[in-house]
Amino acid sequence: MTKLDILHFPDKRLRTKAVDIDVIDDAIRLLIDNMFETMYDAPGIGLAATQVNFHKRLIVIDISEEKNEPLCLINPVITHQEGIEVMEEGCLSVPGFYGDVERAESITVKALDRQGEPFELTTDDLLAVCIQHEIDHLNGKLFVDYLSPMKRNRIRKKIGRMEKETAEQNTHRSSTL
Ligand code: QAP
Ligand code: CO
Repeated sequence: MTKLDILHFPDKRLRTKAVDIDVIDDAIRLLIDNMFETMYDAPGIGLAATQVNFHKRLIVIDISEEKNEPLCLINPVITHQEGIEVMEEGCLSVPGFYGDVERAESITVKALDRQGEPFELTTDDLLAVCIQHEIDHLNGKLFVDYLSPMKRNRIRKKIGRMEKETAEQNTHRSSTL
């Protein structure tokens, strides 16, 4: 299995709208496995294909403590939502930053599983928030879009500086090998 590279805000590719998957074949199942590996390694509780620069409608989630409840949703669609809830969110594409986001409290989502079988799930709390966060990714939307422009800009600048430092460290390392 392979760990995939995760795109970081403000990378433009995170703004791509993903398209539906029409054939769920072994190549897609391999991508699903690699996305789970990437998410567990991070560690994170959710990852959308958009974040690993694959622009098809596919998300993986595991909110369990033991990391033994993998949930894969292909072509997910929210068919019902109810209530409002504010939760502090983070994102593997926005490392080190967190912010409060208002979303539906409970949702019903229909999707295909890794065998291509349709299923429906009604849920609330963290899982409902996580599914909404990941579906946002498939539409090119990030949790920082819900924050104030000032907070979003501050995050953009700090991540920019961090990535510049990492790039400089890598240059240094390759020249001193
Ligand atoms: C989305 O996020 C989510 O900043 C999944 O340094 C998060 O897995 C939905 C992570 C919260 C609902 C509530 C973030 C890991 C992981 C970081 C994640 C970091 C390391 C985020
Ligand atoms: Co995210």
